[in-house]
Amino acid sequence: MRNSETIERAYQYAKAQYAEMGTNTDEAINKLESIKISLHCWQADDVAGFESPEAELEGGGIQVTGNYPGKAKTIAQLRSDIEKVISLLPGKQRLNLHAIYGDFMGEKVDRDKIEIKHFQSWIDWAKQIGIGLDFNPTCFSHPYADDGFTISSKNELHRNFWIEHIKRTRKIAAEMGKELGTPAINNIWIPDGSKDIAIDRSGYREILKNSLDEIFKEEYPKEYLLDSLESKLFGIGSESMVVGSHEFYLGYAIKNNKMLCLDTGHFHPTEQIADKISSVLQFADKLLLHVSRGVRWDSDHVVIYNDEIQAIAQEIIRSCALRKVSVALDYFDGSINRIGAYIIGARAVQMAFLNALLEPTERLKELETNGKYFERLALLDIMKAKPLGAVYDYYCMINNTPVGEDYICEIHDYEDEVLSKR
Ligand code: RNT
Ligand code: ZN
Repeated sequence: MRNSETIERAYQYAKAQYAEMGTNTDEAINKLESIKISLHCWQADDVAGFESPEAELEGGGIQVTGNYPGKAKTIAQLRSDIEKVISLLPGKQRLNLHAIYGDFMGEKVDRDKIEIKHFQSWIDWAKQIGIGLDFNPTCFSHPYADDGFTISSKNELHRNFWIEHIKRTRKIAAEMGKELGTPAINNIWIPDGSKDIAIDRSGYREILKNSLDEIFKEEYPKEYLLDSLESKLFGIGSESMVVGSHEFYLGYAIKNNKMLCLDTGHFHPTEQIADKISSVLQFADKLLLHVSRGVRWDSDHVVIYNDEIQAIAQEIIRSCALRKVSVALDYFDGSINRIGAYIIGARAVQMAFLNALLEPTERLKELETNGKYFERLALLDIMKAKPLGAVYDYYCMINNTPVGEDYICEIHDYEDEVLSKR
């Protein structure tokens, strides 16, 4: 364990350094405290879910690689993993569930038959540990999605099946929000698209639009449910056309007052989402981010503290948009300790927000307004060498969570005592 006096001393030094630049570290920590990251349940089990003991991620153009031992195979194991993750993170989090993670109690429940009762034990558990829940329909890993189309399908049977599934997820999510006293975001992502050149793009998009209209007919109070739509550029097997493209959902979300979800991996490899945030928020009240890390493609690598995540956090803070943007993790790496994968990603997001909160934004804006661009650039670069780590360490310490690399040991212990016995 690290010496708390050293951490405290380093913090006081950092506080003075940031004060010289015009920012207050205590205030930054207070604001950071209000940011709740939605932890994706699917990192713990490689997107398999609990529909059957052998279930695994199939189709949908997303892929998990790696066979690191210890993945969660039961609901009890997944809850234990999430509790462990939460215990290693400062601040409060939420849990983001997919529909295939229901408590089906050995019963075969198809997607168009899921009900609140299948998620009641999750709601009770969430209440008990004091976290909010978010939700997602699961429109992949199912025979009716094998041909690559769900709610934009020209096959009426398949289309209606998926429409019914998503309607049910909205009802379940609204109940989660109602019982937990915090709105659940129900994020719709569908894999629909085509491997090769598609002709009737317009036709598929019209079907998608009509299906969404049908899905959203039923209204739920905004205090219980927030509907969100996630776009994509391409996936494995949908390289040539994705029906739910960025332009499609941007238009749909703004016209119909829905949340748009921007996933960091869902754009051209050199295109970043940070700059989209202040644009979308001129026209939409709320935005969901799926924070991931693409390596050469939408590979869903573990999020790390890189330029992209820093730019995202800066854009949110500089636009004073903390209350409008929800942040969820979305990656799946089965090649390393999965608990460790959560902590690296969640802490990277927290550090990025802390970094952004410690920026002398007003000063920078003023320099910019006055055309002082050399000074703006200089300050930005000077800020990069400020002792951010000392402030983050202190934040971890006052939250009774491991400081610095201490979480690695704790994850090793959990691996020895729990994961290796699965
Ligand atoms: C897929 C999307 C989607 C999924 C989850 C599992 O490309 O990013 O959000 O990752 O629904
Ligand atoms: Zn995503």
